[in-house]
Amino acid sequence: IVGGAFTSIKSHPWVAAIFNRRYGFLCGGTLIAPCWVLTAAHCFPDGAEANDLSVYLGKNAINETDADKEQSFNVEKVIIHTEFNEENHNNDIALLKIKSSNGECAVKTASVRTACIPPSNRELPAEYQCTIAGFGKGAYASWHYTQYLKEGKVNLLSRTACNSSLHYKGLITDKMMCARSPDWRTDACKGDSGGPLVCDMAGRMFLFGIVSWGEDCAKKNKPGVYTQVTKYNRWIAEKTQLPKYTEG
Ligand code: 4AZ
Repeated sequence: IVGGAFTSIKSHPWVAAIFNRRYGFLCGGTLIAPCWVLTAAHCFPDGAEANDLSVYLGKNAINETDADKEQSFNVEKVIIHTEFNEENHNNDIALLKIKSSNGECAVKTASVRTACIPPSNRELPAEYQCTIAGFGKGAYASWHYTQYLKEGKVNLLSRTACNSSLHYKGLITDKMMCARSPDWRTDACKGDSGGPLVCDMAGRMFLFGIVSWGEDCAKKNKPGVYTQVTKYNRWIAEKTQLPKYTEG
């Protein structure tokens, strides 16, 4: 996260940290059900072998162990959207089925809980303020990920505006959404990918976006681009066999 502020995992208890056992920290993710983490497809450019991955929940820092709060998992299954397009990032969504060495899924604590998936037809108005969180870089050219979890406030930008010549000139598909801070100082960045953009609706945090791409980070007129989760309610329900939340 560029800009924003350091925070505690207790304020974002659905944030998952995804590691490659050989290469280290890979991406963020969001716990959407005790056994399921939603993330971005582009986190797994080589298709991803489940055995190479590990997932942590309840983690405040990527290079420190917080044994009494964190929960660690193996990955039982990696489900990458079959229509993920590496060129334009369309369908940048993937699911990880997690299982601890004891064969358990996530246990709800003060540091670990699920985020809600919004109903499939729910759209929020432009300028609605939402929150992003992750361990990604504090600046595009930075050498390191941020050691501690950060959060940032961003406002939604309409797809029409985001597709205008001022911003991404038609690169935003109907399955993407854009958000930026009005001063362009807060944004997701490398390493935040796969992590959450959550929005408060009536006191509950709903996962509306998955950090996907953007030109640079916190660059003027270049919003962060997110996979629009509400376009995938059916896909998520089908892959996880969890009930699909619809709203009349
Ligand atoms: C990346 O490279 C990346 N500013 C993620 C998010 C953004 C840019 C780049 C959005 O993973």
